Amino acid sequence: MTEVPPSHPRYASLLTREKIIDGVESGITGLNGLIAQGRGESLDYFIGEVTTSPGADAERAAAAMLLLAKRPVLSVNGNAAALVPDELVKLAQLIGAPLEVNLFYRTEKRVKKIVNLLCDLGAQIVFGAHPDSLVPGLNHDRAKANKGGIYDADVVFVPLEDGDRCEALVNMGKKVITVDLNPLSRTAKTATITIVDNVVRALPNLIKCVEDLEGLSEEELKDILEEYDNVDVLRRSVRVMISYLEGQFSED
Ligand code: PTJ
Repeated sequence: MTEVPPSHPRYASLLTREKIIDGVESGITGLNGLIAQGRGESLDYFIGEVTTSPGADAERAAAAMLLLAKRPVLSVNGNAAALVPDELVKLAQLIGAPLEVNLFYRTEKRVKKIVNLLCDLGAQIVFGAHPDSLVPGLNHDRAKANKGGIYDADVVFVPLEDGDRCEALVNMGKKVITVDLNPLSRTAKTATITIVDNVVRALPNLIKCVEDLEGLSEEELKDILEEYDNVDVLRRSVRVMISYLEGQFSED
């Protein structure tokens, strides 16, 4: 990895970029992952590279949903595996969920590398290397799923997702939580909960929220979800972007 000095004003962003490059070089992240990261970076500028208030609301609601879930599953792609592998394993342990490697640009070699990485970090159950079922309505590799994993899950956490699978999972009756810096993407609009935040901030925040909320009763967790409105969160996220950008040219 290239040495990035912590004093650099864009240290966090440059470090994230290095992690993705490292992911590509070690065969965990696909080449397309670089493009996805570039899209993400540009949108992260628009929110000042910090967790916004709507982002934090979505993270809290996502934690409540994961704690209430009967069969939650965390889906992992090549970008998430490069950027937040430790956090994904920790979150899985906290909520007692399996992980499942699911790739858009699937190669068996890359699936195996990601499964091994997650297992080396202490993950208990990692599906994905031997899919035994298909998500209906998809004609690409992301349809591949596992019974006991994504196929049977009631809540699926799918950071940096493509719109097709999100819609197909919702059509199966599942609740879908996504992390996507683009509040206008098809995934963002289709998911049950959309966290408009960088995945490198969203995962630690989500872990903190789960730790904070795990003592609450089922009723209290349900109340959090009842108050949550995903369309409102998306609208607020767009407004945050507009006012952040307008603020760049203010006189004071
Ligand atoms: O590993 P694979 O083969 O499954 O491929 C994974 C990628 C991410 C390459 C694939 O799913 C893909 O092409 O995704 P997209 O559609 O380019 O990106 C999905 C969304 O994630 C886009 O709206 C991006 O803006 C957003 N995004 C990218 N990086 C981040 C992000 N959102 C949050 N945090 C990021 N770091």
